[in-house]
Amino acid sequence: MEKSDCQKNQYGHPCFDADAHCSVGRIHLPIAPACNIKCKYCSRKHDCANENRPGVTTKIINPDEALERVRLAIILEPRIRVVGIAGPGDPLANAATLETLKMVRAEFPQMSLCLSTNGLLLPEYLDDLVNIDLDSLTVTVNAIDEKVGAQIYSFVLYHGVTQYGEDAACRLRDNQLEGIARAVKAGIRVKVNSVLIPGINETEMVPLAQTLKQLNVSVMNIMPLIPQADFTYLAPVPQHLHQEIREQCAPYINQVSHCKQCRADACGLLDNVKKDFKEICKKSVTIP
Ligand code: CLF
Ligand code: SF4
Repeated sequence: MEKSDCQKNQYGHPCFDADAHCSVGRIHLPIAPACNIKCKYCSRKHDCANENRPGVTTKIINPDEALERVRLAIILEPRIRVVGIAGPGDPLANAATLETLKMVRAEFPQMSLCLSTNGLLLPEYLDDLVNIDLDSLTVTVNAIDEKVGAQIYSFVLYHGVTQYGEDAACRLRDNQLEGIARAVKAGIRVKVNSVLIPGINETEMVPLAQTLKQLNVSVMNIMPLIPQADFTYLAPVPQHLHQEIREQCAPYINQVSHCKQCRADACGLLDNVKKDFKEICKKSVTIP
Protein backbone atom coordinates (compact mmCIF):
# COMPACT_ATOMS: atom_id res chain seq x y z
CA MET A 1 0.00 0.00 0.00
CA GLU A 2 1.25 3.49 -0.86
CA LYS A 3 2.00 5.65 2.16
CA SER A 4 -0.35 8.34 0.85
CA ASP A 5 -3.24 5.80 0.82
CA CYS A 6 -2.38 4.68 4.31
CA GLN A 7 -2.43 8.17 5.71
CA LYS A 8 -5.95 8.75 4.39
CA ASN A 9 -7.60 6.87 7.23
CA GLN A 10 -7.31 9.03 10.35
CA TYR A 11 -10.10 7.30 12.23
CA GLY A 12 -9.54 3.57 11.79
CA HIS A 13 -7.74 1.07 13.99
CA PRO A 14 -4.03 0.67 13.19
CA CYS A 15 -4.15 -3.13 13.46
CA PHE A 16 -7.59 -3.87 12.00
CA ASP A 17 -7.46 -1.33 9.16
CA ALA A 18 -4.36 -1.50 6.94
CA ASP A 19 -5.02 2.04 5.69
CA ALA A 20 -4.78 3.41 9.26
CA HIS A 21 -1.53 1.81 10.39
CA CYS A 22 0.69 4.74 9.51
CA SER A 23 -1.77 7.46 10.52
CA VAL A 24 -3.19 6.22 13.85
CA GLY A 25 -1.09 5.14 16.83
CA ARG A 26 -1.66 2.89 19.80
CA ILE A 27 -0.27 2.55 23.28
CA HIS A 28 -0.04 -0.72 25.17
CA LEU A 29 -0.23 -0.55 28.95
CA PRO A 30 1.86 -3.39 30.46
CA ILE A 31 -0.21 -3.93 33.59
CA ALA A 32 -0.97 -7.66 33.17
CA PRO A 33 1.91 -10.03 34.10
CA ALA A 34 -0.06 -13.18 35.03
CA CYS A 35 -1.25 -15.83 32.61
CA ASN A 36 -3.57 -18.80 32.97
CA ILE A 37 -2.29 -21.00 30.17
CA LYS A 38 1.11 -21.98 28.78
CA CYS A 39 1.67 -21.65 25.07
CA LYS A 40 4.79 -23.54 24.08
CA TYR A 41 6.04 -20.59 22.02
CA CYS A 42 5.74 -18.05 24.84
CA SER A 43 8.74 -16.47 26.53
CA ARG A 44 8.26 -13.57 28.93
CA LYS A 45 11.54 -13.95 30.78
CA HIS A 46 13.80 -11.52 29.00
CA ASP A 47 13.64 -7.89 28.19
CA CYS A 48 15.95 -6.35 25.72
CA ALA A 49 14.98 -2.78 24.93
CA ASN A 50 15.74 -3.42 21.27
CA GLU A 51 13.60 -6.50 21.03
CA ASN A 52 10.14 -6.27 19.53
CA ARG A 53 8.00 -9.28 20.24
CA PRO A 54 4.86 -10.07 22.21
CA GLY A 55 5.39 -10.74 25.92
CA VAL A 56 8.26 -8.28 26.31
CA THR A 57 8.03 -5.22 28.53
CA THR A 58 10.64 -3.06 30.23
CA LYS A 59 8.58 -3.06 33.42
CA ILE A 60 5.16 -3.84 34.81
CA ILE A 61 3.24 -0.76 35.82
CA ASN A 62 0.12 -0.30 37.96
CA PRO A 63 -3.17 1.32 36.85
CA ASP A 64 -2.21 4.79 38.16
CA GLU A 65 1.10 4.64 36.35
CA ALA A 66 -0.71 3.40 33.25
CA LEU A 67 -2.97 6.44 33.29
CA GLU A 68 0.04 8.70 33.67
CA ARG A 69 1.68 6.97 30.75
CA VAL A 70 -1.36 7.64 28.54
CA ARG A 71 -1.34 11.33 29.53
CA LEU A 72 2.31 11.62 28.55
CA ALA A 73 2.06 9.49 25.41
CA ILE A 74 -0.69 11.53 23.79
CA ILE A 75 1.29 14.73 24.33
CA LEU A 76 4.37 13.17 22.71
CA GLU A 77 2.37 11.46 19.97
CA PRO A 78 -1.06 13.03 19.40
CA ARG A 79 -1.86 10.45 16.72
CA ILE A 80 -2.33 7.80 19.43
CA ARG A 81 -6.04 7.06 19.45
CA VAL A 82 -6.08 3.44 20.64
CA VAL A 83 -5.27 2.33 24.19
CA GLY A 84 -4.65 -1.41 24.35
CA ILE A 85 -3.79 -4.01 26.96
CA ALA A 86 -1.78 -6.87 25.51
CA GLY A 87 0.07 -8.49 28.36
CA PRO A 88 2.78 -9.34 28.97
CA GLY A 89 0.54 -12.17 30.34
CA ASP A 90 -3.14 -12.63 29.65
CA PRO A 91 -5.04 -9.41 30.38
CA LEU A 92 -8.17 -11.21 31.63
CA ALA A 93 -6.10 -13.14 34.20
CA ASN A 94 -5.22 -9.83 35.89
CA ALA A 95 -7.65 -7.75 37.96
CA ALA A 96 -5.72 -4.60 37.02
CA THR A 97 -6.99 -4.87 33.44
CA LEU A 98 -10.62 -3.91 34.02
CA GLU A 99 -9.60 -1.32 36.59
CA THR A 100 -7.20 0.29 34.12
CA LEU A 101 -9.65 0.21 31.23
CA LYS A 102 -12.33 1.85 33.40
CA MET A 103 -9.90 4.59 34.44
CA VAL A 104 -8.81 5.23 30.86
CA ARG A 105 -12.44 5.28 29.66
CA ALA A 106 -13.34 7.84 32.34
CA GLU A 107 -10.43 10.22 31.66
CA PHE A 108 -10.11 9.75 27.90
CA PRO A 109 -13.60 9.06 26.53
CA GLN A 110 -12.36 9.85 23.02
CA MET A 111 -9.88 6.96 23.05
CA SER A 112 -10.66 3.63 21.46
CA LEU A 113 -10.14 0.77 23.94
CA CYS A 114 -8.56 -2.48 22.77
CA LEU A 115 -7.77 -5.77 24.46
CA SER A 116 -5.85 -8.86 23.39
CA THR A 117 -6.52 -12.17 25.16
CA ASN A 118 -6.10 -15.91 24.90
CA GLY A 119 -9.88 -16.07 25.38
CA LEU A 120 -10.02 -18.56 28.26
CA LEU A 121 -11.89 -16.14 30.51
CA LEU A 122 -13.66 -14.23 27.77
CA PRO A 123 -17.15 -15.70 28.37
CA GLU A 124 -17.13 -14.64 32.02
CA TYR A 125 -15.70 -11.15 31.45
CA LEU A 126 -17.57 -10.27 28.30
CA ASP A 127 -20.33 -8.32 30.06
CA ASP A 128 -17.71 -6.24 31.89
CA LEU A 129 -15.98 -5.47 28.61
CA VAL A 130 -19.28 -4.46 27.03
CA ASN A 131 -20.03 -2.24 30.04
CA ILE A 132 -16.79 -0.30 29.65
CA ASP A 133 -17.58 0.06 25.95
CA LEU A 134 -14.56 -1.87 24.68
CA ASP A 135 -14.14 -1.02 21.00
CA SER A 136 -11.94 -3.82 19.71
CA LEU A 137 -10.88 -7.25 20.84
CA THR A 138 -8.23 -9.69 19.69
CA VAL A 139 -8.37 -13.37 20.58
CA THR A 140 -5.40 -15.60 19.79
CA VAL A 141 -6.69 -18.90 18.41
CA ASN A 142 -4.11 -21.38 17.15
CA ALA A 143 -6.15 -24.53 16.66
CA ILE A 144 -9.69 -25.80 16.24
CA ASP A 145 -8.77 -29.48 16.48
CA GLU A 146 -7.96 -30.42 20.07
CA LYS A 147 -5.33 -32.92 18.92
CA VAL A 148 -3.42 -30.03 17.38
CA GLY A 149 -4.12 -27.73 20.33
CA ALA A 150 -2.66 -30.35 22.67
CA GLN A 151 0.68 -29.94 20.87
CA ILE A 152 0.65 -26.17 21.35
CA TYR A 153 -0.46 -25.69 24.98
CA SER A 154 1.38 -27.24 27.93
CA PHE A 155 -1.56 -26.61 30.26
CA VAL A 156 -4.67 -24.54 30.93
CA LEU A 157 -5.46 -23.38 34.45
CA TYR A 158 -9.21 -22.87 34.69
CA HIS A 159 -11.07 -22.10 37.89
CA GLY A 160 -8.27 -23.56 40.01
CA VAL A 161 -7.95 -26.81 38.04
CA THR A 162 -4.97 -27.47 35.78
CA GLN A 163 -5.89 -29.31 32.60
CA TYR A 164 -3.51 -30.92 30.12
CA GLY A 165 -3.51 -32.35 26.61
CA GLU A 166 -6.76 -32.52 24.65
CA ASP A 167 -8.90 -31.60 27.68
CA ALA A 168 -6.97 -28.35 28.00
CA ALA A 169 -7.17 -27.64 24.27
CA CYS A 170 -10.94 -28.33 24.20
CA ARG A 171 -11.63 -26.04 27.16
CA LEU A 172 -9.59 -23.23 25.63
CA ARG A 173 -11.12 -23.56 22.16
CA ASP A 174 -14.69 -23.79 23.43
CA ASN A 175 -14.28 -20.69 25.60
CA GLN A 176 -12.56 -18.81 22.77
CA LEU A 177 -15.35 -19.53 20.28
CA GLU A 178 -18.13 -18.78 22.77
CA GLY A 179 -16.45 -15.51 23.78
CA ILE A 180 -15.84 -14.47 20.17
CA ALA A 181 -19.45 -15.19 19.15
CA ARG A 182 -20.83 -13.17 22.04
CA ALA A 183 -18.39 -10.29 21.50
CA VAL A 184 -19.37 -9.98 17.83
CA LYS A 185 -23.07 -10.03 18.76
CA ALA A 186 -22.41 -7.30 21.34
CA GLY A 187 -21.00 -5.05 18.59
CA ILE A 188 -17.29 -5.28 19.49
CA ARG A 189 -14.90 -5.43 16.51
CA VAL A 190 -13.11 -8.76 16.77
CA LYS A 191 -9.82 -9.85 15.25
CA VAL A 192 -8.34 -13.32 15.61
CA ASN A 193 -4.58 -13.70 15.77
CA SER A 194 -3.13 -17.10 14.94
CA VAL A 195 0.48 -18.12 15.39
CA LEU A 196 1.54 -20.20 12.41
CA ILE A 197 3.69 -23.06 13.73
CA PRO A 198 5.34 -25.03 10.92
CA GLY A 199 4.73 -28.76 11.11
CA ILE A 200 2.10 -28.33 13.81
CA ASN A 201 -0.86 -26.16 12.84
CA GLU A 202 -0.65 -25.18 9.14
CA THR A 203 -3.63 -27.36 8.33
CA GLU A 204 -5.73 -25.65 11.02
CA MET A 205 -5.70 -22.24 9.34
CA VAL A 206 -8.33 -22.81 6.64
CA PRO A 207 -10.86 -24.56 8.94
CA LEU A 208 -10.29 -21.77 11.45
CA ALA A 209 -10.86 -19.11 8.77
CA GLN A 210 -14.12 -20.86 7.80
CA THR A 211 -15.26 -20.91 11.42
CA LEU A 212 -14.41 -17.23 11.86
CA LYS A 213 -16.41 -16.33 8.77
CA GLN A 214 -19.45 -18.04 10.29
CA LEU A 215 -18.93 -16.05 13.48
CA ASN A 216 -18.68 -12.73 11.55
CA VAL A 217 -15.20 -11.97 12.86
CA SER A 218 -13.76 -8.84 11.18
CA VAL A 219 -10.20 -9.92 10.34
CA MET A 220 -7.65 -12.67 10.83
CA ASN A 221 -3.98 -12.06 11.52
CA ILE A 222 -1.75 -15.06 10.84
CA MET A 223 1.58 -14.36 12.53
CA PRO A 224 4.76 -16.38 11.93
CA LEU A 225 6.12 -18.33 14.90
CA ILE A 226 9.05 -16.73 16.68
CA PRO A 227 11.00 -19.93 17.52
CA GLN A 228 11.65 -19.69 21.27
CA ALA A 229 10.76 -21.33 24.61
CA ASP A 230 9.62 -24.96 24.02
CA PHE A 231 9.59 -24.34 20.27
CA THR A 232 13.17 -23.09 20.00
CA TYR A 233 13.99 -26.16 17.93
CA LEU A 234 11.50 -25.30 15.17
CA ALA A 235 12.61 -23.50 12.03
CA PRO A 236 11.23 -20.04 11.26
CA VAL A 237 8.21 -19.97 8.95
CA PRO A 238 9.29 -19.70 5.29
CA GLN A 239 7.84 -16.50 3.86
CA HIS A 240 6.29 -18.32 0.89
CA LEU A 241 4.40 -20.69 3.23
CA HIS A 242 3.09 -17.77 5.28
CA GLN A 243 1.90 -16.05 2.13
CA GLU A 244 0.33 -19.22 0.68
CA ILE A 245 -1.64 -19.87 3.85
CA ARG A 246 -2.88 -16.29 4.00
CA GLU A 247 -4.04 -16.66 0.39
CA GLN A 248 -5.87 -19.89 1.22
CA CYS A 249 -7.69 -18.18 4.11
CA ALA A 250 -8.46 -14.90 2.32
CA PRO A 251 -11.62 -16.17 0.54
CA TYR A 252 -13.21 -16.69 3.97
CA ILE A 253 -11.99 -13.76 6.01
CA ASN A 254 -9.96 -10.58 5.43
CA GLN A 255 -6.30 -11.05 6.23
CA VAL A 256 -4.06 -8.63 8.14
CA SER A 257 -0.53 -8.46 6.75
CA HIS A 258 0.97 -5.41 8.47
CA CYS A 259 1.22 -6.75 12.05
CA LYS A 260 4.50 -5.92 13.80
CA GLN A 261 4.22 -8.59 16.55
CA CYS A 262 4.76 -5.78 18.97
CA ARG A 263 5.77 -5.60 22.62
CA ALA A 264 3.46 -5.46 25.62
CA ASP A 265 4.64 -1.87 26.19
CA ALA A 266 4.71 -0.75 22.55
CA CYS A 267 3.75 2.83 21.91
CA GLY A 268 3.35 5.08 18.89
CA LEU A 269 2.67 4.28 15.26
CA LEU A 270 3.15 0.63 14.25
CA ASP A 271 6.01 1.56 11.95
CA ASN A 272 8.19 3.37 14.48
CA VAL A 273 7.59 1.51 17.70
CA LYS A 274 11.12 1.55 19.08
CA LYS A 275 11.78 5.26 19.03
CA ASP A 276 8.42 6.16 20.55
CA PHE A 277 8.22 3.57 23.29
CA LYS A 278 11.75 4.27 24.50
CA GLU A 279 10.97 7.94 24.89
CA ILE A 280 7.75 7.30 26.76
CA CYS A 281 8.94 4.40 28.95
CA LYS A 282 11.99 6.40 29.99
CA LYS A 283 9.73 9.07 31.44
CA SER A 284 7.39 6.79 33.34
CA VAL A 285 7.57 5.63 36.92
CA THR A 286 9.05 2.24 37.91
CA ILE A 287 7.30 -0.03 40.40
CA PRO A 288 9.82 -0.83 43.19
FE1 CLF B 1 -2.51 -3.58 20.58
FE2 CLF B 1 -3.33 -5.80 19.52
FE3 CLF B 1 -5.06 -3.85 20.04
FE4 CLF B 1 -3.31 -3.63 18.07
S1 CLF B 1 -1.35 -4.72 18.65
S2 CLF B 1 -3.91 -4.98 21.55
S3 CLF B 1 -4.98 -5.12 18.20
S4 CLF B 1 -3.78 -2.08 19.63
FE5 CLF B 1 -1.40 -4.86 16.25
FE6 CLF B 1 0.80 -5.26 17.58
FE7 CLF B 1 0.11 -6.91 15.65
FE8 CLF B 1 -1.24 -6.88 17.90
S5 CLF B 1 0.64 -4.76 15.41
S6 CLF B 1 0.86 -7.48 17.70
S7 CLF B 1 -2.10 -6.91 15.83
FE1 SF4 C 1 2.23 -16.38 26.80
FE2 SF4 C 1 0.04 -15.09 25.94
FE3 SF4 C 1 0.21 -17.76 25.73
FE4 SF4 C 1 -0.06 -16.62 28.13
S1 SF4 C 1 -1.56 -16.58 26.43
S2 SF4 C 1 1.34 -18.29 27.62
S3 SF4 C 1 1.14 -14.73 27.88
S4 SF4 C 1 1.48 -16.23 24.65
